[in-house]
Amino acid sequence: MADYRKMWEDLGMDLENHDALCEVLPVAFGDVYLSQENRPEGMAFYDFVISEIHGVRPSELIAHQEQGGKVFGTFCVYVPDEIIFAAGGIATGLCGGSQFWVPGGEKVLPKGTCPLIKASVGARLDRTCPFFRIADIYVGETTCDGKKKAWEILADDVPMHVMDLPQMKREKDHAKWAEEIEAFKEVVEKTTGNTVTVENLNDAIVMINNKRKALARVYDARKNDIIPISGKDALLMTQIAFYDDPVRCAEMANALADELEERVKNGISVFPEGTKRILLTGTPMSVPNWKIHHIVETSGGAVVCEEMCTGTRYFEHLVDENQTTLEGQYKALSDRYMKNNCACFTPNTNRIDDILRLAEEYNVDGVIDVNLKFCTLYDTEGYSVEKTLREKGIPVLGIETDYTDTDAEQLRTRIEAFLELMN
Ligand code: BJ8
Repeated sequence: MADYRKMWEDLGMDLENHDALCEVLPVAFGDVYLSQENRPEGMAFYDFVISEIHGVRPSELIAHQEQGGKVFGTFCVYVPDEIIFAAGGIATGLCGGSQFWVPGGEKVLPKGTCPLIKASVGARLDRTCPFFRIADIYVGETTCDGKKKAWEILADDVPMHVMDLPQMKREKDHAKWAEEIEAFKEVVEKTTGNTVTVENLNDAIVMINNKRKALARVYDARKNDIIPISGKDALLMTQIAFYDDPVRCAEMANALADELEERVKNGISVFPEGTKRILLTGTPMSVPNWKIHHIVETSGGAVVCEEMCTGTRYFEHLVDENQTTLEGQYKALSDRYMKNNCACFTPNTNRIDDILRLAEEYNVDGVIDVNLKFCTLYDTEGYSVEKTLREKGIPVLGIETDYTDTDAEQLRTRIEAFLELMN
């Protein structure tokens, strides 16, 4: 990695602790990723981004700030990046995916909080992640209780705006989310000093739609009998999409999709014939949470799709590009974002329909419903997910886990047994 120490120092980071993180990440990445064979050449870009994860993109964000630009840190796929980019800002995902940050979160949060929230709070308060230091403002949302309370703690340390997400999907809820998007626009305008217009918002809508289409192409390639990319590699692409520049993200994903389509034509699969095809559903997997993919794919299975926010929920559905007024655009944004099916909504039967649809589209042999420990929403919804899948005769395994490796061997035993059952 190039030398970014001066940049980290200027960001007020705890360099000693951060050094410890910098030591473990390349080892974990080498074990999980570089040990794979026959990877698509297009993955070289994503490998590079990971090798410079706390350097290359943070430097770009700082360069943007030096020119007067603002950076918005986000934690949820309901936050409309389009508004931020329309006003000349940059949105960057901030969800923490490493156990390294969890103890820092536990200093201020109950231990029985989900690891994603604990890691996110820990990364900020312990000053060991440049992205958390760079963001000028954080954008939270009223999804789960743990997040709502975490925003209050973070707000003592960093400017915070919380978007009030409805928890049902009636017409009035769509209208309410459109209003909330408009209110967010005011905050974004105040923060950036720039005005959101029909034109710049339309440009941003097209740009983010293009990114969604590119990611979808990579996922489409995974629907084939020939599996041209491992689940781990596809997950890495999606994880990086949360904080990369959206135009470059689309370019890189399109290049990767070209290569995958070519591989399918030429019969090049990364797994032997007969490998069991698995759909993962559940809570998001933020960098560097590669645990379940790694276990599945070193136990004789292949992950071919993720019904997760780090998966299909991130890119499915486009925003209507034909609106000619800001009101029409807020409504179009609201309609698209409300098509996401997070377990914080009730009822959330559309998510179960999505899982059944994806199981068919990706021709899966089984589903693993994997949820982060202490996520009551997804854990509770797991009951209906698993019940419906069983009724449809689709093998399903429910897993609850965290960011530690303490349960890895036990999970491997369960996943191996699950894959065996399908033979
Ligand atoms: S749209 S899944 S990104 S809220 S895992 S923090 S729900 S206790 S991350 Fe999420 Fe938006 Fe929903 Fe997606 Fe809470 Fe559950 Fe933790 Fe979660």
